[in-house]
Amino acid sequence: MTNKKALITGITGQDGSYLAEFLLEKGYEVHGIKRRASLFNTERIDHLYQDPHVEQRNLILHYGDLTDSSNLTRILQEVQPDEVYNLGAQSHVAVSFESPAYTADVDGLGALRLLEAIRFLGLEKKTRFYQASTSELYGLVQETPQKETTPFYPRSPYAVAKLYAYWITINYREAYGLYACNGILFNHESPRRGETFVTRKITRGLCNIALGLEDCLYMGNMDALRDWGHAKDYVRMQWLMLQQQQAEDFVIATGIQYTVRAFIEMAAAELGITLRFEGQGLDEIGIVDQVAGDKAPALQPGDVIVRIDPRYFRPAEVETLLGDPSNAKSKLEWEPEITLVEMIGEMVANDLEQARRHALLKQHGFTMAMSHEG
Ligand code: NDP
Ligand code: GDR
Repeated sequence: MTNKKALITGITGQDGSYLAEFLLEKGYEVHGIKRRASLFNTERIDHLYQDPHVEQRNLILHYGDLTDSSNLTRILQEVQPDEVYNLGAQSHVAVSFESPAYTADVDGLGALRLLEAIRFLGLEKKTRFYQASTSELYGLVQETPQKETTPFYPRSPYAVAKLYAYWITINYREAYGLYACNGILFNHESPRRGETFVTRKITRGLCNIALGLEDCLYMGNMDALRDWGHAKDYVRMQWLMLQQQQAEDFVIATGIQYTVRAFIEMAAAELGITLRFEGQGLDEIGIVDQVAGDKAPALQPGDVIVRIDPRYFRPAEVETLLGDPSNAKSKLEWEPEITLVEMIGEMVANDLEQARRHALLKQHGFTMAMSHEG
């Protein structure tokens, strides 16, 4: 057990929620920054919630925003954290093409604001800093598999903003001696993944279709290749990176890649649905030609369930990503523990449960909004 304090930006997100759980189990006092929203936005951490009227709390939330320097400085001054995990971001690549300046502000300058607050408060020797860097930095890949030394070629406003954050983290390490490091994390997913990222969109969409709540899954580029791991494995690594003698940047990945299409097929297999994909490219249509298994109600052969929609193609695509995690394996003794098949099983089970609830509500006359965003 430890008496350390950690501050997490993005605590209400996928990784933030798993990291908060992980640190609380280790005995940390965990502080998190949440944004003010017009509705409750703490669903992923509600199970960790502690009544603010209780004296001895080990999870404390602060209102804040990565665009607000004075707010970040005040929170850092109040908390005096041993470790800062900068996970907050506008993290959707496609959305970054629509909101490039906002994405640059939050994802790029947000990191600078935190680093500068640490320096301004004289916390350089006390506070260790983790930056959530990304495989999107490799973009148009220059080498396969990608490792720590592979040159970057960002392909979206999101990736360009993250490139700034990557380098400013290294700059503060070199200029001011801060313990600051980048985790270059490849895609990682879970049942808590946002509904507009491709894996969750697929598991949720197929479960809804299986229960008759929707009749079609609209997809973008199904040929994209990704190296998918489980968020739970990856947050353990974020912590490990701040426990070393010296700050260093690491690639975190599984070293295995699949197409988006293969992911759809694996999720369909988990549900007991067999798909047939017809055509290539934009006019591609997937047709269910066989239904098997007892996990979900039968679909009618011939039901169209996967259809290409051009709106989900990006102005510039990252076609292939494959990480080489050997440095993390040898230096930090880190290995991913959850396989892709296990993760898909967990995601499908979760989304099937949610779909069943929605189906029950629908049966009793309540309407459910079925978003096709993402
Ligand atoms: P999510 O999108 O699930 O979570 C993002 C978090 O950032 C949410 O808590 C969100 O708050 C918060 N946030 C957004 N904008 C702001 C802002 N202006 N100020 C403060 N907080 C803000 O992302 P993940 O958990 O998946 O990812 C965590 C980090 O890791 C991100 O930085 C992402 O870019 C990076 N990353 C993720 C990878 C992945 O595969 N998941 C891979 C590599 C890097 P709210 O809940 O209110 O929206
Ligand atoms: P990515 O994740 O862009 O890699 O960024 P996402 O799941 O959004 O896309 C992965 C690939 O799937 C293709 N794709 C679709 N994507 C979405 N969202 N919706 C679709 O309908 C669809 N059809 C095909 C995409 O074009 C892409 O090639 C994620 C985020 O978590 C980032 O924050 C993080 O930095 C990187 O992973 C590593």
